[in-house]
Parts: sequence; C-alpha cells; structure tokens
Amino acid sequence: MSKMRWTWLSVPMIALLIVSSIGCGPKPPGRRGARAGGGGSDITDAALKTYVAPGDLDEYYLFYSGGHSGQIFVSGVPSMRHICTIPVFTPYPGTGYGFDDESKEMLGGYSWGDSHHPGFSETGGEYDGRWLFINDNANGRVARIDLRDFKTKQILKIPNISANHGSSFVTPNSEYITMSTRMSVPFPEGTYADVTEYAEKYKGVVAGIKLHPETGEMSLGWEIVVPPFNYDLGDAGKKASDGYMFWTCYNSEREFIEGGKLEITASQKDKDYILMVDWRAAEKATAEGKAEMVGGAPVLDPEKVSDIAWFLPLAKSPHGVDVSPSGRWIIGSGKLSPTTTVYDIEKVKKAIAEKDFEETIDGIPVLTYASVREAEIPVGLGPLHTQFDERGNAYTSLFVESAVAKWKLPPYESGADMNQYVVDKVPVAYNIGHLVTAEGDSITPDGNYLVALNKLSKGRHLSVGPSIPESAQLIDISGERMKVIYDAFTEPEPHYAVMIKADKLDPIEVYKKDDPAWPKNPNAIWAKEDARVERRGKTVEVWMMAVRSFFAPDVIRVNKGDTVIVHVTNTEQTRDELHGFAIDDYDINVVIDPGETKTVTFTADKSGVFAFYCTNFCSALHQEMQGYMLVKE
Ligand code: K7E
Ligand code: CUA
Repeated sequence: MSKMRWTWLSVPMIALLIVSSIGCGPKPPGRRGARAGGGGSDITDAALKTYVAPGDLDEYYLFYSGGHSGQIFVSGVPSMRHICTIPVFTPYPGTGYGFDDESKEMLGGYSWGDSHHPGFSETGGEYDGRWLFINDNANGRVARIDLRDFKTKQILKIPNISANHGSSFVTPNSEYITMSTRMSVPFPEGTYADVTEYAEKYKGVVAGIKLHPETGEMSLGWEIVVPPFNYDLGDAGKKASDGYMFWTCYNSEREFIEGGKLEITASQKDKDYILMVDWRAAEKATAEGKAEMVGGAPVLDPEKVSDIAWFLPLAKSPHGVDVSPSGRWIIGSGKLSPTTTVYDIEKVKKAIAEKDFEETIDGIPVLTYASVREAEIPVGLGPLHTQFDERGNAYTSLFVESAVAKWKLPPYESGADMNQYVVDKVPVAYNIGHLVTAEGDSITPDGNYLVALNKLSKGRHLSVGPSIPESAQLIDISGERMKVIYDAFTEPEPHYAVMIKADKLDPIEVYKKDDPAWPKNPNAIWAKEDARVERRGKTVEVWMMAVRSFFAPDVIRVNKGDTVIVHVTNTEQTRDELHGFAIDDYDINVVIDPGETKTVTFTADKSGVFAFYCTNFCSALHQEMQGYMLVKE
C-alpha cells in the first residue's frame, strides 16, 4: 500500500497563513497564537510543522491509553487528528465491541477497565508493528491488540495481582510483558486480613507474562511475591540491561494506617526503591520447579529462591523508571525530589557480583546506593517520566513545574556541576504526567516529536462544562530548543502513549474470503442460499448474510423463552462496507466488518415484534436494510 507523505506547505500557502493570522475583524479568543499561558511558539513555524494538507497522511501513529474510559485513542502525528478509538476493556457500540459473544466473553463480565500504559511488540529492540499491549490498572488484566486490524484479541486476567499498574512493558524480543501489583492486598488473592495486619499479611506481586512468538498469545509465565509496597511504574531492560525488568515502588514503610493518609505515611523514609528482576533467572527457576502454586499461579519467593530480584534505592515516593536506548542507563524519578537518578547497569551488575548490599528486605538484597548510582540530575520539580531521542538526550516531565526538561545522558565529567547537563526546558499547560517521543521506548528513538500528556489543562479550548478535556501538546524536539507546536485534546484520560512510524503498520482493508492469515469461522456463509434458520428444541440458530442492502433471512420467528443464536456474515469485500445488526429493544448492536462473521446469543424474553436494522451507514439504501424478529408468546 503506497502512502502519501505530508508535504511542506507551498510558499503562497505560508503567506496566506500568516496573512490570515494577522487579519482584522473579530476573532474568537485565543486565536492568532495568543498565549493562553504556558508553552509559547512561533505561529508560522508551528503551522508549517503540524499542518497536514487534505489528502496527505501523518508521519506517525500515536496510541494514547484511554485511562478509565478503558479504551485506546489513535491519532496521527504531527496533525494530532484523532482517527480512531480502539475499545479494549469497555464495550463500544461504535464498533459493536462487547455485544457479540466473542468480545463479550473477552470482557469477562467487566464493563470497564483503567488502561494506562500501551506498549508495542518488539523485535531486536525495535517496534515491529505486530501488536500493542495495554494494562488494566483496575482489574489485574492486560490486553493484546492486533495491529493488522486494530482490534483487541485477548484480555488476560491473572491471579494475585491487585491493580496492575507497572504494565505492559515489553522485552526487546517480545518474550515477556510485565505486570505488577500497585495496591498490595492480602496474599494469596481472596484472603481476608484487616489493614492492621498490613505489614505481615499483605503482599505485592510482580509477574512475567509470556508471549507466543508467532501469535502474541499471552500466558502467565511466573509471579514473584514481594514486600507490601506499592509497585508503580515499570520498564523492560534492553541491550546492556537485556534480561532485567524494573519497577519503582513507594510505601516501603509498609504501612496502611486507617485515617492516616498514605500521602504522609508513605513518605516518611528518605528512600524508596526500584525493584529489579532477572526474568531469565525467574523463568529458569520456574522451569526447575522452584515456584509454588499459590492461588493458581506459579509463585517464586525470594526468601527461598535467590538471585532473581534486587532493590535499587531511590529518592522517596518515586514514579517513573525508564531505560535509555542503549540499555545502560536506568532513570528513576522521585516525584518529591527535584532530581532524577541515573543508574549504571554495569555498576549494578558489579554490585550484584560483589554482594555489595546495604541490607536485605524479605530475601531481596538492597544494592548499595553509592555503588550503583551514576548521577543525580537536577531536572526540576516533580519529575515523573523520561523519554529519549537518538542524540543522547533525555526528556523528563516535571509535574510540579509544568515543564519538560531536556538533559544529557552520561558520560559526565567527574566533579562537574550537574546543572550544566540540563540543557533546555519548555513550559507546558499544565501539570504534565507522561511524555512520549517518536519510537521513544525502542533502541533507536526517532527524536523529531515529543507529546506532553498534561493532566490539568485549564482553559485552552472552548469550554464544555466542568469536566475539562485532557490535553496533549506536540513539541518539536528536532532542534536545540524544544518548541510547543500544537495543542490537542482527548476524552478522559490518557496516561501514557506510544508513537510508531506510520510505514511500520499496514492494516488490512477487508477480511478476504479464505485468507489463511485469519482463522476460518465455521459459521461463515457466503451465499444467500446458505442463509437459514434451524430450530433444535428451544434453541433457534440463524445463519445470516448481510450485504448491500439486505439481510438474509430478514424474518426470524421464535417463541418467547427461546435461546436465539445469530451468526451474521458480512460478505462484502469492499473497504469500509461495514454492516450493523441491531435488534430494537433487545440491547443488541453487532457491527460486522467486510468479510467478518460475528455471533450473538440471547434469550427472546420479550414477546412481540421487534425490528432489526443495519446501524452502520452502508449505501444509499442503508435505511432499507432491515427485518423483523417475531417473538410469539
Ligand atoms: Cu498516570 Cu504511568 Cu498510570 Cu504516571 S501513570 S502520570
Ligand atoms: Cu448495511 Cu447499513
């Protein structure tokens, strides 16, 4: 598939943009590049860099997590135009997700999830464009989206994980993705213990989710039981740190005092930690039978199995941990400290070899801080997350300062004033959480663009009432100085996002009939003659064909109380010729892509006559695409 690239504006067009931006006449507030606070930019430069002319395509796909909407939003960069929503943990009538049997079963009875961290599959540390994974911070789950058709294909729930936040970070050859417990609960899952027993009975768990190399199918590899801290953000090692996984953790005080305000009690100690796991060692120990089955999961206990996990001390109440493209530098950010800490994985390995430990917590050695730390970088107030470009720069979001700091990765001169390595700062609007650079989690980031995912975007858009849209700002990082060049908005509530070169994805246009790339649906029908209704006792099964602009059959006769199974095949082989199958007053809306078959099963529990119709506009005669379900008392 050939893709047209976005092109630079022609000279007359630039002139027009400038002229129109300074023309007279009443203007809505905030136009003409007027500063609404934070993040200034030159309007012409910004317009040039973000304008994607009609018919042209963006350079990158940006996949935003949808937070508690349970979805993923997809935009193009640099235009920042929203192009689709992928429902993951939440039903979405727009694509019929959560209404047909298969997606309903995948949702597992939940009607929402809290998606935070999307992660691409990788080959050799590069985004390979096959799958996208995302965690559910609410219900201990992780999902896989197939990037051939932009659809959720699997949702995995595993035992013992309470609030899966430090997820889904992918290892360099997609061997594993991470999962971890954000809010420790009594162990194993389902155990009752009062919060007064927090320190003894509550536990954290981190897990490695194994990926099938060909299909991406996720399965539980192993779990490690860890102290009752809150395991927050994660990352997977690469190159120099390949084989390791990292998670920040807070509340190393291991307390939950009723009415005691965790914000205070969890910040008493000067340091918290990064938990580092050797996943190959965990895999090996599990294969050797050293894991015990607890709550239905193979669990390794560091008290009994050594050399699988270590703690790296880090400034208190940390949030992000990010591995640099070379894998050598591990960046930890303590949100209450004005610095990020850079660890050297070579020093970490040396400290492990020399047993250079400060202490041991629940069987997990704590590496000596001074031995593993490379530097503390004075980036600014409230550092959260760090991303990278291809030129040895790191970019850290500063929540409190509402800014992005650009700084240099090592090497540093010994004894140097570290302030000199913080080379630029740009204000954003406001209270930035995550940030993402183009291919920023791969071993070869692109640089070019950075998107700041801001948490509180007061008043930079038309007002829509008290719930303010989430804002994302596009920042040009191709030069020495960062420049904010676009404000974009989404629905609630992106946390992290990932950005991939557009030409790495080549999504399908239709499900081709008999395409071996997709599993054959045994209930597909491709001719009107094969359409039929069969009754077996109290079950009525329908094989239905949907094509412009009719359903066959278009009348379904059942009795009240019957179980009705409808398999609908959309036999179209033309792009964007989707059909919907909605039954009035039965809360059913299945949407079927060209060449796809979906099944919906329900009980005919209301008698009467119910129209069904096609919900997805398909032709001039779309309105005529309808039929009746007759339910006899
Ligand atoms: Cu909102 Cu990564 Cu869940 Cu930070 S997380 S901001
Ligand atoms: Cu088929 Cu509208």
